[in-house]
Amino acid sequence: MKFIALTIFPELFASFREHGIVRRAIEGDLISLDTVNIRDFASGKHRVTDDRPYGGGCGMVMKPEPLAAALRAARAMAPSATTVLLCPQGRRFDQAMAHTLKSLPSMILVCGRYEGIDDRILHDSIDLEVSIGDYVLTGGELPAMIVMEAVTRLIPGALGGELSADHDSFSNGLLDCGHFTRPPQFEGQSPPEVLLSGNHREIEQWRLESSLIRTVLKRIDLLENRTLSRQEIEVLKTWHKDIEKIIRAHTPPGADSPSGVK
Ligand code: 4HQ
Repeated sequence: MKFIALTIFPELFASFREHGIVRRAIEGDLISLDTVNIRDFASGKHRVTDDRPYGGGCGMVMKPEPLAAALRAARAMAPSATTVLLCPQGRRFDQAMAHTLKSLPSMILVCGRYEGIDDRILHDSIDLEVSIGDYVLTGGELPAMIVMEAVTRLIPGALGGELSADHDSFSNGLLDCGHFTRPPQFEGQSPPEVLLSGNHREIEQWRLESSLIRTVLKRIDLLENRTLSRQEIEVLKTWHKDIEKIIRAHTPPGADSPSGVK
């Protein structure tokens, strides 16, 4: 995957490319990350990249000409690239989109600043608008890094253990299970005994239940939009029965009849 970020702050990408999985993926030639400085394509002594909005009002707009020229330069580096604009009105980025994007040969990530880019660039040159969430940032650089990181770690070989991405939160539509490491006693708490048992079947069962309970308690919306496996249904049914038992034990006789309250 070839990433090209269009930005007026290329330095923001320096430490991103020098650490962790992104760095290893670059060193292993699994990805490349180049930046194109939009300011290099601005004219005049001051190389201005913003201007006042037509119609008046506060804030500035990114000028179209430098951006268009920067885009042409980026396309020359990657002629078949998909051009992505990071913006609040884009489609919400999620793990499924990361999986789709990882198969692209190259992406040009347009990082706007100010109030955003001139709308005419949007219509002519942008293939996909992506938002990382409903909050307001001052530039598309952090969103671009988020998209690049999520996509990079899905590229085969980018993670140390080839399988690790399959166990992450969302990879199967559930939150990840709880994790524990040494020491065996930490501030009076021990890890679940089953994790020390060496029984791999029981450990897998515990991890499934841990994933499910976390998802039920913290992100029930993830379950509502997903088909459940037979195993997962079994776990939920067992909990359901246990909870019903508790409710029954705490319900006075007749309180749950049609004439009872609630
Ligand atoms: N931006 N997800 C760039 C965002 C944003 C988001 C605000 C992007 C301002 C110029 N981008 N403009 N949320 O808030 O992607």
